[in-house]
Amino acid sequence: MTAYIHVPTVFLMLLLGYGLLALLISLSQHRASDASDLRIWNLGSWSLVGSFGTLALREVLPNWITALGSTWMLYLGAAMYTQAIYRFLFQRSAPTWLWLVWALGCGANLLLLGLSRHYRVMFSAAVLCTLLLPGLWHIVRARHTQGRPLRLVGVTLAITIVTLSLRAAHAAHQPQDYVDAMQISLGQGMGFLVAFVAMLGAGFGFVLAVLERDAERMHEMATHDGLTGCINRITFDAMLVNALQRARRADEPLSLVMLDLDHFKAVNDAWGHRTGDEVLRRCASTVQAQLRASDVLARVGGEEFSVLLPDTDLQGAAHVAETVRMAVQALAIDNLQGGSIRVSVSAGVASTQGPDGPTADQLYQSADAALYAAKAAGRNRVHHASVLSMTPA
Ligand code: GH3
Ligand code: MG
Ligand code: MG
Repeated sequence: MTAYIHVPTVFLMLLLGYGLLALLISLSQHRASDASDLRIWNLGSWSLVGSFGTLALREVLPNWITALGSTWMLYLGAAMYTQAIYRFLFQRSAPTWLWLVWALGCGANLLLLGLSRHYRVMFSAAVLCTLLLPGLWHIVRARHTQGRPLRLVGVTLAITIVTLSLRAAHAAHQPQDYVDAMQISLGQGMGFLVAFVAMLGAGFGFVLAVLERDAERMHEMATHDGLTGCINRITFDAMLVNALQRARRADEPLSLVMLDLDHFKAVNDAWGHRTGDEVLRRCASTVQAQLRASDVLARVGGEEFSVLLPDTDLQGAAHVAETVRMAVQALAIDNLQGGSIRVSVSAGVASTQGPDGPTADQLYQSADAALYAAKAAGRNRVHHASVLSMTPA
């Protein structure tokens, strides 16, 4: 086994691999809103490149510079990886003791400089494990809420920590295997090999985890309204078309409710737009609370919302709309002056049933006309159109 692992070759691959990984992340035009975790991870990778680069220059640099520089940067890389995992999972920094361990580890390595190399191998394994363990621990704890790439990071970290521990035990028993960094021995070979695996698994795993998270965020932003969290108009329109087709095929009823807050401009004028925004948020959550899980609420305009009610006939939809109207009317939103803001909503309901139902546009127009009728009749009320069961001419 020992003879098959050519340490200088593995080392060269390691240096090139980390170098390329760090370079690629640095060059990528990643503009996510919060990519500080990726930046920190990349700094960690550069730190490891620095560590291995220093080791590669050991023929030209003084011995103590190689020994200290490579170890310190190795510690720094591990600490940064843990820091990046904290940022990714909790959007906050790692605890201060992590950096204390890093500083103490660096200081202790200075004192250990005169000792035989295998002592330093054992000590640095202990420091590296201490620096990496918190990241692994939190990934394990968050395994159910995180995607597969981060789990891969966890598995790779676990392999790294186990190998580092075995290597330290091996160094205690076979000091002659650890005389030189480039020595062709099982201990050195395993050390570099695991660092290579860590680069592939943890390095790329973390980058993928960040990209996956940002893709999810972008999808959320593209399909949802940022203020209320409701789905947006484009997504709602697509869902309505789908739901109409499904209802027609299954010969089930389907209803659409259009909601428009009454005199909302007056709320803004009286309390300001910020308060107006808060009122919109509260109204949206109040409406949502009255709906079933299969119903879909969307914000389709400034203070306009639409509700899609699958498998619900006109009577059922009018009942839901009335419940929503009463819930909004009962809503009291605190203002800064200690009073409360009251709002009301008007609703227009349209329904369809049968194989020759209306198109989405026709259903919309029908609900919209009912909404205008509710406004014209004095607001804070529900109006409904007749059931659309035939394709209108
Ligand atoms: P009506 O009863 O006839 O519906 O009267 P209205 O005042 O609600 O209707 P109008 O269409 O005249 O005004 C809508 C108001 O909604 C005006 C606009 O400032 C406000 N609005 C639209 N979008 C937002 C938003 O995102 N935040 C806030 N605060 N206000 C908004
Ligand atoms: Mg309006
Ligand atoms: Mg309005």
